[in-house]
Amino acid sequence: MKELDFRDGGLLPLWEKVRSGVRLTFEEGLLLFETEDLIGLGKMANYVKRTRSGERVYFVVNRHINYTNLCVLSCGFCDFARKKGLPGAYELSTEEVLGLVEPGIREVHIVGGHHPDWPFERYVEMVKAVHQRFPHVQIKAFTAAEIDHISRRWKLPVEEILTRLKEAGLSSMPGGGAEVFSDRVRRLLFPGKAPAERWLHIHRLAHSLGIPSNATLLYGHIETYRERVQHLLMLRELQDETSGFLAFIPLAYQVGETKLVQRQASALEDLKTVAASRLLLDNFPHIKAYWVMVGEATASIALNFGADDMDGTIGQERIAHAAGAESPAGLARERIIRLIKDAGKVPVERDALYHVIRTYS
Ligand code: V47
Repeated sequence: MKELDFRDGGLLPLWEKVRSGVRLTFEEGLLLFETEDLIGLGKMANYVKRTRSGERVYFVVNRHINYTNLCVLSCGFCDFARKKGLPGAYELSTEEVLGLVEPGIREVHIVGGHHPDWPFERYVEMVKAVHQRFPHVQIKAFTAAEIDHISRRWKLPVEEILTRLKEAGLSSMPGGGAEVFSDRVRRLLFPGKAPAERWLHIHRLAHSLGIPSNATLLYGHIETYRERVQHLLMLRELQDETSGFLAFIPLAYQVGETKLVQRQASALEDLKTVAASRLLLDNFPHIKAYWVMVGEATASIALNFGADDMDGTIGQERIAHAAGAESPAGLARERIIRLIKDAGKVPVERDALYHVIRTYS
């Protein structure tokens, strides 16, 4: 068995468990966030990443499409949402959505605000139209928060909504809208949004219907380490039950105009969160380094801290950029490949469901 040196001797018992494949507890999860031994933490997470994906790092040629920024909610962290009739508010027609699907794309990631009055049929029509015009493009669409909104707005059972969307061509669901599974934070920042149990219930249902999904955590604002660990363990529990999650994506809060804190979490905090996620989510196949929110440099280092996926080329991201993200709006395939190679890893182009398209060895 591999020996590792730790500056923080408190990590040694955790390392014993990690290398024997024993699950970490809540208290041990807290230690991961509280330790100052970033390198020790990274080595453990990198060990786990390598036992699963070797030197491979996945990416997808994709396009984010944000169909509207109209939203009935006013979440305290969000710079994207607008009210109807106010400057900057927009909604895309199905034709406009179709116009954004470029040739060569494997996955479209379609999400938007909680629109005040689009009927459910409009969402079905959008998915159907993309699927019919671009049958080879996989559609990852609508967060559990959007599904919850549609369900409450139109008094439709979630199961019916997901079944209809799947029939229309939906292949998976993104992980957004989870924010932090904490009643305290929810009350302060997003009181109108689907609570933890509802978010988890919707993903449970999706998995039971054969719709795989992702999960996220919005960190770097007013949440505590305890709340981050609690969030991760709630996801781990659901994954034990369903095995339906494909990837976990830690989302670094972008300060923008909402300014819940003075500045964005440090690169150190980003790397800690990626590493702790890899170590705690022992049943999640993939952890993403989301370059849009942490920047290319930190994302590249995160590939040695437990992340094995770079998400994708994105095209024209709007949510983080409405909040002032400094990353480019999209990356070319060649740039992602170069970034992964520069980190000493092997780029693997995948589709939305992690089928390998090409390995760039
Ligand atoms: O749901 C909103 C978050 C999410 C801010 O599933 C913010 O593959 C940071 O979920 N700062 C959208 N985050 C992004 C998302 C995502 C991204 C990439 C891949 C996948 C996937 C999912 O962004 C929202 C919300 O949680 N968000 N405002 C902000 N100021």
